[in-house]
Amino acid sequence: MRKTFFLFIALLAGQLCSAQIKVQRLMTENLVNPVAIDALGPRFSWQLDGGQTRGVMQTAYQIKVTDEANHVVWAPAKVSSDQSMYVNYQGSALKSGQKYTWHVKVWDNHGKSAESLPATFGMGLLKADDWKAQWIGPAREEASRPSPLLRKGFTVNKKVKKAIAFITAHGLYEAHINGKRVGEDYLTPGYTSYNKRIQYQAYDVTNLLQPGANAVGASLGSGWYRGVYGIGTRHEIYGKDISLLLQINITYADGSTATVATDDSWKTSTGEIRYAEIYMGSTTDARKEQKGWSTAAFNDSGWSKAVIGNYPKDDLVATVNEPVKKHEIFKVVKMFTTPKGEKVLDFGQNLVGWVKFKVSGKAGDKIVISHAEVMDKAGNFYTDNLRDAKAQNTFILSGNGVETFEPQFTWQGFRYIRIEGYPGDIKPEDFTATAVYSDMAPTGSFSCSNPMINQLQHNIQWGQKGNFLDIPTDCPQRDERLGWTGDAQVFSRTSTFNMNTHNFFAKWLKDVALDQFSDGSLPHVIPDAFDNGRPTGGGGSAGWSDATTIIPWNMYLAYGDKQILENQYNSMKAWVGFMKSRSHNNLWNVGDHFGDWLFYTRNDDNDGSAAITSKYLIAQCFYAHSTQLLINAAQVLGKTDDVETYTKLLADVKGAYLREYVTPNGLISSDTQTAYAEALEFDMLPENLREQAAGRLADNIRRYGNHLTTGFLGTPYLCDALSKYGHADAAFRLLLQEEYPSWLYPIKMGATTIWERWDGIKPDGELEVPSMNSYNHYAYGAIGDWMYRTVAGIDTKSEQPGYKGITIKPTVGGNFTQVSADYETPYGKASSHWKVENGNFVLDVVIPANTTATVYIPTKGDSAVTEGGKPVTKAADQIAGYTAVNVGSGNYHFSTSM
Ligand code: RAM
Repeated sequence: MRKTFFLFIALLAGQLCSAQIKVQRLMTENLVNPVAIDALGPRFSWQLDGGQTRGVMQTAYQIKVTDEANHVVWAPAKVSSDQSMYVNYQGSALKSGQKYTWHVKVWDNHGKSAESLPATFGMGLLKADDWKAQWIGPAREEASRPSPLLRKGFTVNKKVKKAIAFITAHGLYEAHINGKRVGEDYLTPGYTSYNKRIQYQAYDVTNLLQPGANAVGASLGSGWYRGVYGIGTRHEIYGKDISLLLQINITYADGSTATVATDDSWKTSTGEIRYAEIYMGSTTDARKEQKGWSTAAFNDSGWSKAVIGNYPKDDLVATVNEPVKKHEIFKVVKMFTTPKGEKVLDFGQNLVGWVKFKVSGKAGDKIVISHAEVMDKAGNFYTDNLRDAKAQNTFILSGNGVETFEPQFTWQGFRYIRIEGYPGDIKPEDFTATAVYSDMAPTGSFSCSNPMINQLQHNIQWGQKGNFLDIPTDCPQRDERLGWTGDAQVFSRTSTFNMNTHNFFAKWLKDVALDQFSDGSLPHVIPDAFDNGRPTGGGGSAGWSDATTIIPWNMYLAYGDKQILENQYNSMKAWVGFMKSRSHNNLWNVGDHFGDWLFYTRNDDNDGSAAITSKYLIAQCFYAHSTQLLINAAQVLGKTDDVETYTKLLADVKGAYLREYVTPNGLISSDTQTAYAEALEFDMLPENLREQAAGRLADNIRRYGNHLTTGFLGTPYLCDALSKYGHADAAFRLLLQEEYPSWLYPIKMGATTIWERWDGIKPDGELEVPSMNSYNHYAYGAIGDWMYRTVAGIDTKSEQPGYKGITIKPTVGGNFTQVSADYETPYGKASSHWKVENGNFVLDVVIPANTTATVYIPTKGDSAVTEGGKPVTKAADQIAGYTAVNVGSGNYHFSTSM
């Protein structure tokens, strides 16, 4: 009796609980409680959690924003709307350096309401005048360029209510207050087109200040600004001198304010960092450490006066993207000696960051740490593929007991290190490797019954972690590490599934627009580290410059953020304008193009296995694709004239393509996988030629023994084109192919990241040419998009972007018995978990609150489908091979016989 009673109470409690809704994950400009933004009309977003209740939709919301004095600055009336993303602030003008608090109350369609906890956002320094700080740097630098230190003592004689430090640098900085590091960000201020704009960071340093004497200091590194960087290892791309701009705005409890800012009263010297370069590595000499240099007690009388730099402040902008932070820490998995006698540690994962270690020895003992991604065929430490990047960190001991070393203002891409000059026995437990990358929230996971595919997913994610370091880079280890536009565009959609790359790309796209040439062409790398303008850097390569259109559109689909399209619209249009201006009779067949970069070739290509796709044919496809995306953007933004103009242009571009490259029967003049995949994905062919093109593509793959032959521009589209046109079986065969070339071949060879080339390590163990052979290049990881969107089947409806409308449409194949994908959409978690079990297909789905979804359950003939054991109501839009069901938010359990 008692037991039953408790069970009853428990059930009731469960029901009461499930009847509640919650409103959570409040974001301002897509950031959680940002310390400083400079958007004058920031956008607020939140998530609803409907608990166990199904079909929860927001029906209304009400926002309230208050300032530091608790005065209401915006409290509009309740709005009847299901909008929970990007609600624009429209209150009274937000003030420089002020902190604001906001709440939201929401109502749902079940008559429930919920109020959020408070969220905050701070405003940055909105005008150049708000910077009281002056740019300062060292008076003179030694030729070897040790890292300058800059410091100043100051007094705090009242109770501090709030202190915000605004900091940036020409070069890189690391700031300290009273001996403690300010924030946990690395490689700040990050990389933007420095000749046009520089981001500053803001930190709440209230707790770092102390009553009485205080000190603030910063060390500087050369970084992207003036270091050795860019192809041909250029240097001083943006300037010769490095400098610091730092300002602490203090508000005391009594309401008075004070500012501590860089000026010529600051002192400068150098310390233990004797040298630091992105590509080259660093030298730290612990004997030169200036102990306590950023504490108040330090005596700086021997230091020189800092020098004021006459640089602008009107190009300073608040940080949009998540800063670079430390993430996973790896222990040594193996220590070994190579045939050459090198002492090597293996961290088990190709990663990007650096190694930290403990050691004790004599003053002047010198340890050199070198970095490598692979061992060569003979098992020796291999660094040839780093080209001119030395990637070496040198540490000189002070001799004072146990010392800990960690490099600064540099990073390396590596799995192995070689240790030279280590005093005594190397103890692996004294070494760790730290992965460092932009601090984007993880969003997705994909796993299935095939362990090799799970390793592929792991490698895709690590390719992303290694190359999303403030900018999207091609590779993280050699003398390159540049924002290659083509690589970024092919991987952009996949990247959204693994991490929240919304602000990461929003920030980078601003530099795309800023560095775009006046004729609309785009430099090959952004920021334009090649030349800051033409002609040596060049640009305008098909599939690379299309980053201008493809990435904004992908971000719009993934995040539903119209502002990205608004901000990028002129840049998109300019790029299409460039292609048009270079075309004759609507055919764009001039210019230099990378083409289907690194497509499959063999040295002994006697049977013509190399599948060469005409560069101009590819260019024409991208011309059409970018024009289509421009039309899409114009439609979203209501630019009807442009929709009309570019729709006409698109028809002409496709017409020219058909005339030039396609026979009346549909044979494409480059009879390659890339040509057919692009033709299908970009809708280059009339309806009546599409099926046969897909057939030709599938045949082509079969002819190559179920191998792909594609490079950077064909690979991302291959499996999608196949599965879309009824050849999912061929797509799965490609995915599961283990022989070279394939996605799984590198995995068989022990890869822990995606390689730049299909054959980075040849079947006989030989390594590809050192001149271009990175083992951490995300481009081919673009298959991740197909795995999430087609195999697991989680996608946004394009007419309801940002997963406001969701599609769950799994594709069964590849002998997988189970696939599970979870994806953190802007509205909350969506899941598709399917398994094939005892002749049944079972699909567990999660749909977040305030969204709706169509779930497609794969069915044979008219097999019955149940949900939670009950027959389902079919949606009107049935498609062959699937039963469609429309659902609201909630958890669903579908089942059907196979
Ligand atoms: C290589 C880069 C990059 C590619 C260009 C064309 O140097 O690594 O991946 O986009 O070439």
